[in-house]
Amino acid sequence: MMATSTHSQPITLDAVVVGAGFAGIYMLHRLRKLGLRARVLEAASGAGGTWFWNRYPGARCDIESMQYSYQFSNELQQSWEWKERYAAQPEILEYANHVIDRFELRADIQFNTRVHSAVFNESASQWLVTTETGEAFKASYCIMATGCLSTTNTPHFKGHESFKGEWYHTGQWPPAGVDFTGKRVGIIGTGSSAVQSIPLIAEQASSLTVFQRTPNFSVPAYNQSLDLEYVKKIKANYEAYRKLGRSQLLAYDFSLNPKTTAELSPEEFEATCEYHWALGGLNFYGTVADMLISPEANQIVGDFVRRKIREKVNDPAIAALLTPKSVIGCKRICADTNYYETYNRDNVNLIDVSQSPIEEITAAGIKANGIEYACEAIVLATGFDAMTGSLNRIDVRGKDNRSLKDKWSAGPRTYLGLTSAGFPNFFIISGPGSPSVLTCMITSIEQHVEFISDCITYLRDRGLTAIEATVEAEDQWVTHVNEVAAGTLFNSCSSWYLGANVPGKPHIFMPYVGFPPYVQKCDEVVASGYAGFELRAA
Ligand code: NA7
Repeated sequence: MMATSTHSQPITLDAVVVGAGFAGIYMLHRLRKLGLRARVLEAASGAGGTWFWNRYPGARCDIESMQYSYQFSNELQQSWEWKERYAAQPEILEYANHVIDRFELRADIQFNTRVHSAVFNESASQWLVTTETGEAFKASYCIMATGCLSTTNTPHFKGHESFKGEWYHTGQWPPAGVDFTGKRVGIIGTGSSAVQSIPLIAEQASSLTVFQRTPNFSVPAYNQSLDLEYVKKIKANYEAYRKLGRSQLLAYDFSLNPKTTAELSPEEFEATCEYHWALGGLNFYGTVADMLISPEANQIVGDFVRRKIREKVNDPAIAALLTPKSVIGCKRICADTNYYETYNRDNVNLIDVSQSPIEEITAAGIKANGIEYACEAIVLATGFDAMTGSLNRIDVRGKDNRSLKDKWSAGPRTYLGLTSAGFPNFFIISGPGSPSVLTCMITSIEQHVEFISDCITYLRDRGLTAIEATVEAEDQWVTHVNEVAAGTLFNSCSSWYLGANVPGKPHIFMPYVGFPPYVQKCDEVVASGYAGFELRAA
């Protein structure tokens, strides 16, 4: 049985890990292998992180299942059998739990435990982590595996408390599911969560009214059952396939046309668009090499999708509303099953709230553009306070009692997206300033977990008790992350990558563009004996 503590009687560990998603699960496995006493603290009643909470209808990963999985154990990747090209949320959750049980990790994961604060004691070189119920843990290392898309963005709408019907947020969906049969449903938002759930809610509800502020680009996923021969072929050479994935910019294998716009005739350009469209899903990022660099290339690719939308949607006025004017790929492209086609149904209504925001929520529905739309249920598909939201909810205090939230008030500052100056022995898995959300998350997570466990081994082998990023290294890294992003079109729209979806959040491009150069930089840092860090003995 797991030992419990109180604030006055903290439990002493080597490492505390916050969060039992894919990052926390693998981190615990590695810490155990080092022989360390570690515990994972998780707010939810089960493991899986983002995949625990996002149970909305149609929730599915947009990276193929043969790649969206751990690669640290060949036995694991050989034995697990995915059912579909893109795994649905229940299957991903089942996989997370399988990994926990396979590696006997459950005994060190404490569920229903929300962390309130993490405070560094400099003289003891130790973190004191306390929970909302007053439990406390002392540990040399504090590792945040709190996830990038885990704190929901719930906009405040005037009058929301007066609504008499049911409310749901896609990112906090009830585990028992929701039956919309015969109900008039309103959904706010048209990002990936909405694009996946709208076709299924529309099939159940008596009517579905979609409130759209900004249309998104979506490409067909072409999901299907996995072909056994295809799986066999990958498994016969899984390591090579994984290596290929890691060598790509987004840390997964997709079909990339190496040619740029200047090297393609108009006919060839059209052919590469059709080819990548037919491949399905995020392969569409590979249409042309300069799609996210050259505005001309982006315009051509975007126009191709705009044409496809017009072909799919019967009513030209609805098609026009659904057609994004923005840069394609600036916000993550959605991968759908029947999204645009759903607007041809008689029971689906699209309301444009781009010119004037939703006015209020009334007792009976949603009021926009002076009209009240009756709803018995409202779905908020309004996204997340991404990348920094969950970290900022915890009162993290480093040297001199300095708060991480205060330090990051003008935007997150990290060295390598892994550490922050002034916060010794504090690690963030897939933090801002690392490739994280632009990549196959599990691959990025594994790279970070291995960096952290190797770093802890290095310190212990040398009798060192603390590692801390220097301010100079951090400043240079933040500048570098921004310079790399500035060479792309990622800054040209109001995306959650920039923090632009949450009112008052500083607008800073948070992820690092490019997995291979990032890994190379991390490897160089390690090879040089942790350049950019200060290492200290007791
Ligand atoms: P997203 O992509 O952030 O989408 C949220 C949607 O909600 C988006 O269409 C927003 O419009 C809309 N939104 C947010 N606030 C409002 C208000 N106040 N009024 C109207 N509409 C609003 O979140 P998702 O959960 O769909 O996807 C997140 C990631 O998960 C996705 O990128 C994939 O990586 C998986 P906006 O565009 O801000 O005008």
